Amino acid sequence: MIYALSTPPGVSAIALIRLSGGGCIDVASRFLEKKPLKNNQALVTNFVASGSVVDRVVVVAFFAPRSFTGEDMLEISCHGSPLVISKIFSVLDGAGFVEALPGEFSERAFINGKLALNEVESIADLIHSSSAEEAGLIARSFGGSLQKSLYSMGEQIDALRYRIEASIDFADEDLGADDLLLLRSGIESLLVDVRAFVGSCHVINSKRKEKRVLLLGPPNSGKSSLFNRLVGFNRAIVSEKPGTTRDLLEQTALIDGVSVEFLDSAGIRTSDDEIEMLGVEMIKDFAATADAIILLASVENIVFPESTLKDLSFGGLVIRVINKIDIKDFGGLGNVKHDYLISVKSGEGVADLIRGLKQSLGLSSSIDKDVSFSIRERHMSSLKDMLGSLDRALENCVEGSEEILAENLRIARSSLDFILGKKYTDDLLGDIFSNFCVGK
Ligand SMILES: Nc1nc2c(ncn2[C@@H]2O[C@H](COP(=O)(O)OP(=O)(O)OP(=O)(O)O)[C@@H](O)[C@H]2O)c(=O)[nH]1
Ligand SMILES: [Mg+2]
Repeated sequence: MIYALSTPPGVSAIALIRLSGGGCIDVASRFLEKKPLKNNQALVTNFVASGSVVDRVVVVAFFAPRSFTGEDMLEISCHGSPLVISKIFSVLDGAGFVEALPGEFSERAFINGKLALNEVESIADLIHSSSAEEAGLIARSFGGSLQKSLYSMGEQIDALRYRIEASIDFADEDLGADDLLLLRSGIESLLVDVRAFVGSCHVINSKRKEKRVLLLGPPNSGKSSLFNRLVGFNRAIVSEKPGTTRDLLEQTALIDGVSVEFLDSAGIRTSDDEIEMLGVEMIKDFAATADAIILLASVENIVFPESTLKDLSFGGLVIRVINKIDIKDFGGLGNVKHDYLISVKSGEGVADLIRGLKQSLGLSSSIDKDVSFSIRERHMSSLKDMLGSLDRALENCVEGSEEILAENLRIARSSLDFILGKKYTDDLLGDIFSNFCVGK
């Protein structure tokens, strides 16, 4: 029996703890005032340990095999207090549960035949998708049409194999010219289907990383104010006191449906404050991983820290922005080179800056308009292998032995089975599931 927190750790309104394994509902029910008896139905009850109530929870039981993993499962929604969660965990530990490994629920779902391997991979891709468009594409292909297309290819290959293998097994049933013609047109029509399918697939780039944008500039120039504006909530403390931000703050936000990671940093200046200087040092490490730096200066004192920028030896995009243009009585812009004039306070120019950022970082979605499915590189490579084997099988209809033709069809089927997970290596499973979240 396994358990895991399926919601992110930390303080939250509600936290979801998931359990799976034969008998887990009975065992966990020892700590519930009311026992869940019906499948897939929410029950409000107290979670009680050593005679005292730990929390009032909502539980939903999924009895085997009607659950995600195919085993008995219980979902406990408790209040998102780390103390409550750790108390429930220690109760579960004492009752014979062990903490699940990353992806263990999905791995069990796959092993128990509830999901094909590529479906499990799609769930992970949905969780980690970096754009609204990609997420929509994956969600749309769940379970339905994607699997249907793959299974239909499998059935077509099997029917062809059946025909040729029967003729090999029964020597007196040699394939006649008509049979060969039928086989040939069957392979041709399968090739048309597979090619059309391949053409309607978007391959997820697993190596693609979110773009990172680092905000740099003198103290008080409004970096944290702009950062909050970009990420859409008050993530960073803003104050008129220079040197407010000391740590480096990271926050991912969606810019037109594409996720971008923004980093707010300590103001750049030479300081004898040791803590502030540590923040500045940290910037150097992060600058190396950034795709763009927004250099921010205030109209009150238009200074871009060019020498620091040089020290960072940053090779990416640098956007020079002058902030606080709502302040009217500043001494003029002089001839300082800049890309944008903004006021975070009034909002003026901020939309232009975001538009420019989007364009220079190439943040548009990479998904073609006519694609219907989202798949991984390993699926595409198996589909290409399958096309190769089918092409060879087609040639074998003209020349070559029936055995070689049958072998090529068998290899085509193997490539498809590799996508579905009917054939796999332990390394492949390890690779796939170790990249999952805990609790999924
Ligand atoms: N008038 C005006 N004030 C602004 C604007 N943007 C930020 N401020 C103010 O400038 C002060 C400094 O803002 P922060 O966002 O904390 O600046 P920072 O660059 O993060 O400062 P440090 O973290 O100390 O380096 C705060 O009082 C903000 O309210 C603006 O567009 N106009
Ligand atoms: Mg700040």
